[in-house]
Amino acid sequence: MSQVFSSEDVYRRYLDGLLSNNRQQCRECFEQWLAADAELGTLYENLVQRSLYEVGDLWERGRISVATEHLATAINESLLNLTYPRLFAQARIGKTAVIASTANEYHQLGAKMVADIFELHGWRGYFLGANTPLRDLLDLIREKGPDAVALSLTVYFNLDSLLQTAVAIRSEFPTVPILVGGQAFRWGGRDRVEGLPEVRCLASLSDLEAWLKDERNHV
Ligand code: B12
Repeated sequence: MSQVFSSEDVYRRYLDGLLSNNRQQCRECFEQWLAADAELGTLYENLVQRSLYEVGDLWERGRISVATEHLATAINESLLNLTYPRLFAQARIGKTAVIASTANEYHQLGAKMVADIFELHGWRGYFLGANTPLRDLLDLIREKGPDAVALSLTVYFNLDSLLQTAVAIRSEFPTVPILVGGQAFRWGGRDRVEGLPEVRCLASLSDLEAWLKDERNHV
């Protein structure tokens, strides 16, 4: 008899696995959710993101060690790869995006999810990861000529670095859409990035999916 899927139960067991460094338990939960939920964005937000925000709170309150926080991040990062068969099953649409966390921004999981959402919609995503030096980012944009650039910001003190990056991209590439997002914008900064031409600040993966659908309709 098949069991009824309860996202809350699976989430609780997943978090328990993260906090007890039990990768196998996490993998089972991740696969269970993947099989039950058609929307990848929901899995990313309601399982992975939610668990890491909770891990971050526990770390901030001194309830778990840095080692457990690092392990939880590593487990989450590795399990994201289980979505690959679904990502690459989509037909390619001939568009490309460059996705990065800017200089001094060491958080990269949000940016990785953004890259996956591009792939899910048939784009080719060049994911550069954390702490990407501006000069190297510009070199890659020059080389790949992407149809969009997406930048992720987690800590608010990196806002100036992100703004500097967006200004540099805009001055060399006047028309490429620049999308920015990430939890840092909960502390403000949206108006500053959106003051730049053709720069959009998106609040979530759902907003990104809406933007991608819109783009497709404009082709
Ligand atoms: C893992 C982690 C780290 C790891 C990161 C490793 C890695 N491989 O990424 C390491 C150890 C490097 C780290 C370092 C630090 N961290 Co840290 N970290 C975390 C933790 C626990 C999880 C981060 C994460 O992956 N979250 C899950 C992802 C999926 O969420 P997300 O980034 O928000 O992304 C989602 C959305 O925002 C959106 N999104 C993101 N980008 C974009 C872009 C676009 C275009 C769109 C559309 C959407 C979008 O999509 C994602 C899915 O929904 C968080 C806790 C938390 N609240 O997140 C703390 C946290 C972010 N860290 C924090 C801090 C303070 C630091 C340090 C300053 C600690 C220190 N003293 O050194 C340094 C910062 C160094 C630096 N210069 O960047 C604080 C930030 C507090 C604040 N007010 O800003 C947090 C919140 C912990 C806490 N509760 O205090 N950290």
